[in-house]
This record gives sequence, structure tokens and C-alpha cells, in this order.
Amino acid sequence: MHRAVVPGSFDPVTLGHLDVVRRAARLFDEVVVAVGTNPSKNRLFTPEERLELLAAACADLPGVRVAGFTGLLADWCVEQGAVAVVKGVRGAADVGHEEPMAHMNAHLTGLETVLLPADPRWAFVSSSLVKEVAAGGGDVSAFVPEVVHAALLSRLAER
Ligand code: COD
Repeated sequence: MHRAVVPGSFDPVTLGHLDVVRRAARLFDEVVVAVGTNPSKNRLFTPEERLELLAAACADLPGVRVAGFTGLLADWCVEQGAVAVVKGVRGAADVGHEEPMAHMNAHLTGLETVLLPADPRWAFVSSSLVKEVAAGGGDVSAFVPEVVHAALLSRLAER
């Protein structure tokens, strides 16, 4: 039984993230989508809200469950019995960002990293861009699940 972890901030989850989760689920027996916090990014949703949105978005995906994590990803993956972490890469900049983390995680616990090239349909999509465009009144409904779109509009209306 091979279990993989797909980690991220998911603030909020996009169709690009979900494409990576779906593809990881075809490669591994079980996928745990892990919601962490990247301190270098401004967040719109709390960890609990991000987890809830992710759970709704992944509800129809067999072999996929969602969980929150804190601390070092490599340690958490060992606790979960995961053999690999799966990340999506949208281009050279993402590869450059992921490579040192992959080496560090391998050094820490022997955790392997699998990098999946982003589907060209979603290669320009990021949570940050979705938030920026939505905040400016742009239509981002093509890039996020319906439940996330509704939550985005409602959160931005509170501001
Ligand atoms: N298509 C494909 N992949 C995508 C897309 C898209 N449109 N958008 C994002 N992705 C990929 C990203 O490249 C990334 O691999 C993943 O999806 C998650 O993206 P984000 O933006 O939601 O999440 P990040 O990158 O902010 O998450 C970072 C973590 C929380 C995973 C990271 O900071 C972490 O591991 N933190 C734990 C602390 C730790 O262990 N630190 C040491 C690391 S060596």
C-alpha cells in the first residue's frame, strides 16, 4: 500500500491543485491532501476554512482524504506512513523553488518528492492570482470549484 501526501497552503484550492490531486490518486493507493501554512504568504482563509473547502472539493475523489498539518512536512509524512510527497510545477520558477525543498526533505527523513508538470490549462493559475483578480472584481469562476467561488465572493464582500 503506497500512500502519498499532496501538501499546500490551498488558500484557496484551485482547479490546478485538484488536477494534481487527481493525477496523484492515479499513481498511489491513497493520497492525503495536507493543508499547511506558508508564513511568507498573506492568507484569506483560516486553516479550518481551507480544510473545509478542500474536503468539499475532494469529496468525490476515491482514495483521497484531507488533513491539516503543522511543523515539518517531512516528519508529518513519516507519521502518516507516506512514501512520497507530490507537488505540481507550473514552470522553471516552481522547479527552482521545489528542488531545494525536495533535497531537504530527502535529507531529513528519506522522503521522496514527485514533481508533476501542471496541466497547460491551469499552468498560469495560482491561489494568489485568483485572490487578487477576485478582489479586483474579476471573474475567477473558471479557475476554482463552485464551493470555493462562493466562499471567495462572500469573504471579499465582508471586507
Ligand atoms: N497547477 C499545478 N500545481 C499547482 C498549481 C497549478 N495551477 N498551483 C499551485 N500548484 C502547486 C504548487 O507548485 C505547490 O507545489 C502546491 O501546488 C501547493 O501550492 P500552494 O501555493 O497552495 O502551497 P505552498 O507552496 O504555499 O505550500 C507550501 C507548504 C505549506 C507545502 C510548505 O511551506 C511546507 O512544506 N511547509 C511545512 C514546513 C516545512 O516542512 N518546511 C521545510 C520545507 S523543506
